[in-house]
Amino acid sequence: MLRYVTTNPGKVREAEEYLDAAVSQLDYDYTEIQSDDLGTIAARGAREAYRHAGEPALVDDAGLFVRALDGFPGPYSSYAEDTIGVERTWELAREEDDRAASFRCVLAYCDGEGFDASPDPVDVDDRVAAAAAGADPEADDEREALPVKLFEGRVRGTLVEPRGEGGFGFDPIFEHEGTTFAEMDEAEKNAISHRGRALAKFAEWFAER
Ligand code: ITT
Ligand code: NA
Repeated sequence: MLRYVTTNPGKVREAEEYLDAAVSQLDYDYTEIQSDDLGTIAARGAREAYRHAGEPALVDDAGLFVRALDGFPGPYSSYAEDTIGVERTWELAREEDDRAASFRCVLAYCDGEGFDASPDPVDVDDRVAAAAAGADPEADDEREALPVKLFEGRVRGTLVEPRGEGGFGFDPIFEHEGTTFAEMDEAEKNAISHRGRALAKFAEWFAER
């Protein structure tokens, strides 16, 4: 069984809407390393979750990147939401002429197997194989680093005064083509969202696996 590793029920609802019965939540709070790269954070998390669960693990690391704030809060979005909150994040953006932002999501998949299609994997150096599979090249335990496959999705939008009751997190202040993400239902949001795009890439790849 594929485990969608997150403590966030909003992410689970969207993944279930997309992947249907193929996935179940693992409510496991993996160590989020400090990095300005979502992929690095997600890859570490996927290895840790796989080691913890012993089942194929899909980790979702996401954030809101505000252009005028040089990408803040980005990988620190969860912290920003818990501290200053959504309303004050909007107030920061309101001060700016440029209110462009993007949501980004990286899904990291680890099932303990490699992804190299080489006919003789024994000949492939661990490090090269891991790098080819998108593993974190800075892993401390490099020789033991399990391969991780990454899928990314992004969506552009504009920050606005909060509107709408749906979704979660920063959805009420993120407007895409005139509608905030909190004004959309799950299917509408998934059709265009960062998570939906990453899930689409993952689902296509996973179906072949
Ligand atoms: P897990 O780490 O357990 O998955 P989390 O909510 O802490 O849960 P992240 O570390 O990826 O997840 O933090 C993502 C932050 O960005 C969090 O504050 C979310 O509310 C926000 N975020 C991510 N995707 C979002 C989306 O689709 N809509 C609104 N906010 C989103
Ligand atoms: Na988190």
